[in-house]
Amino acid sequence: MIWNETYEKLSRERLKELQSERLINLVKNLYEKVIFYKKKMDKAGVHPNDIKSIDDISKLPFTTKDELRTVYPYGLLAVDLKYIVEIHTSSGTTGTPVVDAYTRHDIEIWSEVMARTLSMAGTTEEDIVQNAYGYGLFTGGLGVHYGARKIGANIIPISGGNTKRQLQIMQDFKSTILTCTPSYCLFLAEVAKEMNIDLSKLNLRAGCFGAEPWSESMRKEIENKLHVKAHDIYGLTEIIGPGVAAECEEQDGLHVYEDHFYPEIIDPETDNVLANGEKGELVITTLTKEGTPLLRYRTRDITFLKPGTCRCGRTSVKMNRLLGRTDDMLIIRGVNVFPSQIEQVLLKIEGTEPHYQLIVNREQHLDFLEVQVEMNEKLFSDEIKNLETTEKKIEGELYIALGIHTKVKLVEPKSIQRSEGKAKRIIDKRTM
Ligand code: DLL
Repeated sequence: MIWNETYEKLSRERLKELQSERLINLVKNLYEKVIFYKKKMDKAGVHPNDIKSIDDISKLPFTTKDELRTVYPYGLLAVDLKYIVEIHTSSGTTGTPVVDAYTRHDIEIWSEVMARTLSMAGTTEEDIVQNAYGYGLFTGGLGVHYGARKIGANIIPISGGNTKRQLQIMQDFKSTILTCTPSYCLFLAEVAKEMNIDLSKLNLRAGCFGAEPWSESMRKEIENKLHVKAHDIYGLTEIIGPGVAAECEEQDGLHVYEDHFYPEIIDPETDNVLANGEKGELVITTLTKEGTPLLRYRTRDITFLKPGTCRCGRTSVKMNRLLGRTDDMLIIRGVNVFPSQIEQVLLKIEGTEPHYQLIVNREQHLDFLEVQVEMNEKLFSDEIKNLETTEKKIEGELYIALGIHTKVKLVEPKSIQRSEGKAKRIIDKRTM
C-alpha cells in the first residue's frame, strides 16, 4: 500500500531538485530567523548564498544534542511562538530535554509521514489501530494517532501499559494493527499466554514497532507469537518523532522520507561523510519543518544507507535497521538511561563506593536493569537488615532520577573489576 505515489515514487532527479529548493529556503530562513544558526553559519564561514543545491549541504555545520540543550526551551524557534500549536520533548532523563515545537504545517507533515508509515504495514481506513505507544510528551502515541487519522482508520488510543486491558480491548474491538515498542509487544504475547488467549484467533494482522533497538530474531519471535507482520519504524523527537523512516512489506531496510528528511552518514570520529553502504552515524537535515528545523543533526544512531529502487516501487533510499549508538546510552523499556545519571545517584548515597556496574537483562521480553554497587567496609560489617534498607533506598532514588524500576545489589568492597582505561560499566546480556 503506497500512501503517496507522487512523492514516494518520485524520480531521483526530481527528488534532488526538490531537496535543493527546500535546502536553499531552509538555510535562508534559519540564517534570518534563528540566532543560534546565524552564529553557527558565521563561525563556519558559510553564507546562505553559498548553498545552491543539496550537494552544498556538506558546507553547513553539524548540530548536536548538547547544543540543542543550550537553547532550551525556545531558542530554536524559527517562527513566532503564536504559530506553534503543539510541543513534544524527549523524556529529559538524560539532562535538559530536547524540544520539538510544531506549527500546523508541521503537524500536517507529521500526519503525512506517519500515514506513509502505517500504509507500509498495509493500514487502510478499514483498519482498527490499537495504539499502545505512550500518549503525552513522548512522540510515539500522537505521531501514530495523526497518521492513522489521516488514513481514516479507526484508532484505539489506549496508550502504553495496562496489559490485560490491552488484550481485552484487542479481542472486543477486533484490532487489526498494533503499534507499540517491540519489547512491549512480546510482553503482551507473554501475558496473553498466561490468560489462555489464543493469539492466532485474533484479528491482528500487522504491527509498527520501534523506539528502541530490536533485531531480526526478535522480529521472528513477534511474527510467530502474534501472527502479525512486524514492521520496523524509526524516528526521534528532535526530528519529528516517529515518521523519519519505516519498513515496507519487503522488510529489507527502512525507507527514509527524503523529501522531508535528508540523511547523511558520517564517520563519528572524523566527521567525514561516508559513501552509501558504509556504517556510521546518521545525520539528518529537516527540509520542510517550520517550528524547529535542524541542520545536519547528529542522531548518534549507527546505520548505513542502501540506495536503489525497492521491489515495492518506492524510490527513496533505505537505511539499515539501527546497529547501535555512538554513545553509551541504554534504552531500558523505551526509557533512555545514561550510566552517568546512575552514577550521580550512587555518589550521593552514604556507605557506597563509586564502583558500580550495570547489568541489563531481558526477562519475559522486558528489560531489567540491575545496579551492582560496592559498599564500603563500614556498611559491609553492618547487619543484613541495614543492607536491605540501603538497597531499597537506592532503588527509590534511582526511580526518581530515571523513571524506571531497577534492582540494586550491594556487593562486597573491591569485588568489581578495576580498569586502567575506561571502566566497563555496562554488561548488556540482552540477546536480540
Ligand atoms: O523513540 C520516536 C519513536 C516513537 C520512534 C515510536 C518509533 C516509534 P525518542 O524518544 O526521541 O523518539 O528516541 C529516539 O530511539 O535516536 C534511536 O536511538 C531509538 N530508536 C527509535 N526508533 C528505533 C528503531 C522515539 N526502530 C531514539 N530501532 C533514536 C532502534 C530506535 N532504535
